[in-house]
Amino acid sequence: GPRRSGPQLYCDLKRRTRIRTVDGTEEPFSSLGWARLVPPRPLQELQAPQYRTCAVVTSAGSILNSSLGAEIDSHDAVLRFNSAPTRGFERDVGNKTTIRIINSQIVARPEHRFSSSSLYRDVTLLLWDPAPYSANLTAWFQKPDFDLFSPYVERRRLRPEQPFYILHPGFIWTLWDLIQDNTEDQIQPNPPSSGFIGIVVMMSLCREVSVFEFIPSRRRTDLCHYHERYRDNACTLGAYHPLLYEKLLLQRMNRGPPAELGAKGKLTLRGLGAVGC
Ligand code: NCC
Repeated sequence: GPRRSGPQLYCDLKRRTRIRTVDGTEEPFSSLGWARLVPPRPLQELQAPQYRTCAVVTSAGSILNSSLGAEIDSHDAVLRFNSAPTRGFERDVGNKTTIRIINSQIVARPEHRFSSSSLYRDVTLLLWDPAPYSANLTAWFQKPDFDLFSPYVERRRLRPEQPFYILHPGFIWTLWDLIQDNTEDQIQPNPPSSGFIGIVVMMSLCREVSVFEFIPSRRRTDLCHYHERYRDNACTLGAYHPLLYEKLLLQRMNRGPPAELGAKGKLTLRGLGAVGC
């Protein structure tokens, strides 16, 4: 796609993306009575007025020894990913969690102990699964990447008061289109990472978004996650997800001082509500 400038990218993102969750109005979910199963309030209306400042904390190993915890917790809302813990890592990652984005492996694989772990309680949960591109919801429902639907139904019944949403595959693939349309190379036909999805969600819910260690700081390391020993630089650059392209795109949208990128791995992005075009 053509090389758009930072301001044009903000307009493109604002024009083309609208958070969508599975709301029970489409088949097969409507026949299954999901309109009464999903939370009564749409995700976009959970926080009114909007959050002022939000932090997105990636799980990258490079956040270790950053001492960013206090700065992260000073935001009105904090987004974290999958099974990334805070306990034991507060100095570097903070301890506030407002929203957690989880992929379908978290609810489907027993080692994550989704139903019993405290990581997934007392927060808003956003769940997603890589559906086929031309999202036929019935085909997806019959054959998701990992079975997310039964654990979702079970959790909704057990904890109806917890805000818990499934992101709509159409929303996920809109983001893929946006990355491809703003990238010269042909990117892999796999969905964007939870990181990119989460950043765009927060740009929709907040006036300003600080993203930590999505673009690696000078602490950059091949340590995959700050909470595990596993090393693989594909975690930072991508293999399945078009992660490198996600990063190059968001770096072009940075509104913060370039020095904060190197020192903190911090990107400052404007919320879409604050974008006028
Ligand atoms: O690793 P993961 O992602 O949970 O990380 C969350 C997001 O942080 C950003 N990240 C992470 C590590 C790193 N070194 N650099 C980074 O920039 C990325 O934006 C990433 O999305 C996912 O996106 O859901 C992913 O989930 C894991 C895994 O399923 C979960 O951690 C649960 O165990 C995937 N790994 C595998 O499936 C083996 C990973 O590919 C993507």
